[in-house]
Amino acid sequence: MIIYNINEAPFIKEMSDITLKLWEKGWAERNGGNISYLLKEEEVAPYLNTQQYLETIALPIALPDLANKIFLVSGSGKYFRNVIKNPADTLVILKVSEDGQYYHRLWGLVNGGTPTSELASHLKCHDTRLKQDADHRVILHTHATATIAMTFVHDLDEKTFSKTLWQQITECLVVFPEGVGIVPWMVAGTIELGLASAAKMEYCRIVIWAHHGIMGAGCNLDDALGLVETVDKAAEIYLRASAATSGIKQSITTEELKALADTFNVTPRVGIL
Ligand code: 2HA
Ligand code: ZN
Repeated sequence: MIIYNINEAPFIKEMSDITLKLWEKGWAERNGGNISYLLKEEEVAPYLNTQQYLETIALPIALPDLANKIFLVSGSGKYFRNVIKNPADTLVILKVSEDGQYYHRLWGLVNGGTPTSELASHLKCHDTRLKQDADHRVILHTHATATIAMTFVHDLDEKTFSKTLWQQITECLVVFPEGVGIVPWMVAGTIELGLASAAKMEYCRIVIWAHHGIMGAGCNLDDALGLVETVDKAAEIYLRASAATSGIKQSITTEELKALADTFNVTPRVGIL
């Protein structure tokens, strides 16, 4: 098999593009944010020998159901705005070992380093989402500004929070009828945060980390980013409208949200409307 230049691989270009976009949005200050992208063996094979391991490291938690799966992951401490300049320094391709206890590094982090500090959260969330949706491939964590701001001023009950988001823009209920999950503030990079996020991902694709950021799941990078953008747009409208001196005079009603769900054939999470 011909081995092509991996910098030309579509998945590296997609990752470079999205990390730059997140930085341009102001959601990836310094080393903020992290992404993991499940790659198919046949996508990677033209660029890498997937049996050749540069090193083998213990995973923070055992994930036997992810055995042999290959992920493109952002590196810990790396800046999203630098990915496009040097993917091999800022990204890593890893393969989960046969027993799910280790990962093998196949490529990347050429100047040293480790995968994202949120690796436990990412892998546990992949594990959970893949059980809900076989097409799932991306976990994206970013410091979406309006969403974070909203966690300071809105009730953190996730059903109330979801309804408020749905009431800001018509598309919200259609894009995320399952609503959002919310975890309280927790120490970043911990297994506890990973387990709490993954528990929410059993029933939704967005988990808001109070006073920290957002985690979105998707079938591809565009899908995950689109989801996060929709949530953050709603949060932005909520904040602007709440701050207006005239106060909120009207909003989308519960009955209108029900009519919207019927028309678009989506099922809102039970207990919100
Ligand atoms: O990668 O965003 O949550 C830095 C972070 C940790
Ligand atoms: Zn973060």
